[in-house]
Amino acid sequence: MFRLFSSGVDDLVLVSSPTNGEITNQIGARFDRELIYTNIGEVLIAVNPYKQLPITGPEFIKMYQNSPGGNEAPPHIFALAERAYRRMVDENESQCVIISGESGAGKTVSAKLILQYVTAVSPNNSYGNSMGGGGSNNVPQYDGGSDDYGAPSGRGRALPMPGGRGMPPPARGGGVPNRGGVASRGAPPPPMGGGRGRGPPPPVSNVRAGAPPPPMSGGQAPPARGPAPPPSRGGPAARGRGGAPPPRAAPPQSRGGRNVDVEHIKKVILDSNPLMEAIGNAKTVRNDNSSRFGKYLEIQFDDNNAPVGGQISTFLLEKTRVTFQQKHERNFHIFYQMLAGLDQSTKSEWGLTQATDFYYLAQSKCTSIADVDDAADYIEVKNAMTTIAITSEEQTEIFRILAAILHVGNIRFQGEAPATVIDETPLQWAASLLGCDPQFLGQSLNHRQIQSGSVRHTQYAVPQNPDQSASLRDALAKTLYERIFDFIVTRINSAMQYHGSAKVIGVLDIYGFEVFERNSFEQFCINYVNERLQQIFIDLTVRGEQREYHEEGMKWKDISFFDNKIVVDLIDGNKPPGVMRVLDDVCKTVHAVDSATADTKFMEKLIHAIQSHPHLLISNTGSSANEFTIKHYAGDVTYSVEEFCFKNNDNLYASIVCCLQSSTYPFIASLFPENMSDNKTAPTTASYKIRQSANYLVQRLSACTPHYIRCIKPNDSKSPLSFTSSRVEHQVKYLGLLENIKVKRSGYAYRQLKDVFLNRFGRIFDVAPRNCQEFVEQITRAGKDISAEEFEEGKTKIFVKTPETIFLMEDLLMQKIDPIGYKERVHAYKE
Ligand code: AD9
Ligand code: MG
Repeated sequence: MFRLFSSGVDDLVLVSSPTNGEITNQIGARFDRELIYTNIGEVLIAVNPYKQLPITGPEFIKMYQNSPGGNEAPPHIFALAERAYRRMVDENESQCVIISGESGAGKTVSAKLILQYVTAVSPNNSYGNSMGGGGSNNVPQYDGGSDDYGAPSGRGRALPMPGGRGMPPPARGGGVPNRGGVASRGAPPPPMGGGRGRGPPPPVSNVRAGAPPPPMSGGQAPPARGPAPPPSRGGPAARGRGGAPPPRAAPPQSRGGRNVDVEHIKKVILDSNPLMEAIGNAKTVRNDNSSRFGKYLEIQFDDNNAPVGGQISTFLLEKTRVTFQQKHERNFHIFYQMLAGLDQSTKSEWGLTQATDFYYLAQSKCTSIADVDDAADYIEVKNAMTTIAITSEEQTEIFRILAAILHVGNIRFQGEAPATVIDETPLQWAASLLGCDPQFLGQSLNHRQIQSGSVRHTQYAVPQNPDQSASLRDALAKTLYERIFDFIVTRINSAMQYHGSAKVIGVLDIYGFEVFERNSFEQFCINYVNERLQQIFIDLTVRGEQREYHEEGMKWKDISFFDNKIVVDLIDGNKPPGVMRVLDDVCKTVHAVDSATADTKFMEKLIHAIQSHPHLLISNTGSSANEFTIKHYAGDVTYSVEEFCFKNNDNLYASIVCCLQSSTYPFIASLFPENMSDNKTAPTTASYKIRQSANYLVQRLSACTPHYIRCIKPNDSKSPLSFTSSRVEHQVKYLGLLENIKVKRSGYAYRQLKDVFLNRFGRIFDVAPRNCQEFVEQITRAGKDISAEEFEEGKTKIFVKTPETIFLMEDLLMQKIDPIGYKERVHAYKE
């Protein structure tokens, strides 16, 4: 699309009359010059180039490393990463990077770049030995690139920054200019989890796999009916059956104090990425590598600012993908990697052929992705498993379960209840690979255990028709997959576990806002989490900023913005009940009815409970009878309620669990430690879990100093360097960038408690000023480029308008307290 502009500004705060169209033009003009990064103050806008640009190599890391607060160099994700790392170092505060944007906008790539940067610039030695390492202590060698990303630009690049090395660190909450003032507002960060004795483990990641296995020995036979004859060649059943349990990895060494192998931790942090993507990402129509789970990774740093541990929390894996994908989408990458990478003999031992032979992979008519080499990725994934101490025996167990899932998907049913399987072969294969008796497995699919309400511990086996049996079959596949996913996450966490107090840098990469032709419960949950994230962004960048100006009694005219709290309340509110509350209420009462009836009930209740709401549309007639539309901050999404209740209930079926607990493979049995006859714990719904996860996340993020990356998707065809203005403008609008710019432009770059401010900058003068007025008088005399307009005194704080003024004040301070060092640095910089 033709645009008049030939260039754009580094920082959109400098746009003289910002509108959504103008912001889009500016971003587009830069994008045309392959400048994908633009700032709004300290918020980074990143446009996906859909092309590998040469801007993330080691020379770029060097260029941004130790750059003053990451502020002076051209906008770049490494500048943001540097700012986060530096701030953690200088102020001893936990940081987080919140990455948002719609599906395919570049969040996961951005998250990886942050990790790449932080692992590169941090030392390789833990506490007490700071020599030789990634080099946070090394002086950077600028190689002075010449393009827009390359050249160190602007004054002060080599000059000290507040809180930078060579200067006394500023008091907590201040020191870095040009921030939105969040840190100064916040209390010291509450203890972050992850380390031992620092609060409960996060509720978001299931840790079932880590629980002790149920009392089973490796040689225990399946109940009653003897071993299943393997369907072919007698191979699969042999391994593990009747023999000793496969060796498990030695419990990971606990870390703490000085014994941490930092280089290993870095390797775990980086290697866990391809592994997590293999089991949690998939091709969708929006993105060839779409994250189908949310991930919050916290890296823990010791007093030497070296990464000594970490913790991954995951959110709501889209496990329905295991059994169903829309056309042109794929299942999770790991299945295709396994088929492409496993050696032939194991494949035939496990009855594996090609993807199109397995319904769970074949139904979407898409089994490969352009430019993706599944076989090569398989090797990478295996290596990553080894890095995180998953033994080769355990790796075999994992892949054998994945193979079993594929066979499970081929089981078909027919007849009256109890349904019978059409072809025994897939059932035989599945049973054999799972170490279960095929008859027992078949019975757990065509009968459902129902607990009697009146007589405790009395179970009834209710025969299932073919549809119901298929639904149990899919539940089996999803449960198995979820347990493997959780097992791997638990193992990554064990490999990074650190026992000791630490500050963290958290990186949040969740699935982006999604609108498909047909949207279901998964999109509903994904979009809800995105609404919550948008809330945090608004709270900290627009509302919070304005609130502070009011509290401080400043002259301030409010800038209006769309507050999406109304949408969040519509979804998760209690009083009046939101959509999730209505859904949960219906789910409590519909166990006995079929899925479609339950969904109809839900629609009825929804209409009744939320009769009119500006962000909810229900037509309830004709073809849209089973749909409702939510007007999200990012656009309208129509949800089909089909299977909402079923998916929300997320039942764990007793018959299936009992069957898997009977597995002759101790590994499989250990994945199901629960006691199914114990019905004390009330089942929780999926929407309840996602609300809990979102609350936890908000709480966790609020404890850190946030850094924002707003990712933008430039076109819908995944085309390199192509920019569709209308698509971008839509995102600019809903991301609230205009309001962000307006507040930033009229606001203050820096604020600090009065005494902290005067203690620090008062040292510029021979006679320290006693109050703000005296300070302003003296500083305007000392620095001829500084005007009194730049300062405003609030009730408790002093505010400074522009970052330039802070830079000038810092210069003056350095000249005063370290004149020799200052001269040397200026000299070095000029050269
Ligand atoms: V989703 O919500 O998980 O579906 P993301 O995570 O926002 O989505 P992702 O990072 O996966 O999107 O980016 C999509 C694709 O765009 C990547 O696989 C790359 O092919 C491409 N991409 C994204 N960012 C960059 C970049 N900075 N440079 C080059 C990029 N390619
Ligand atoms: Mg992603």
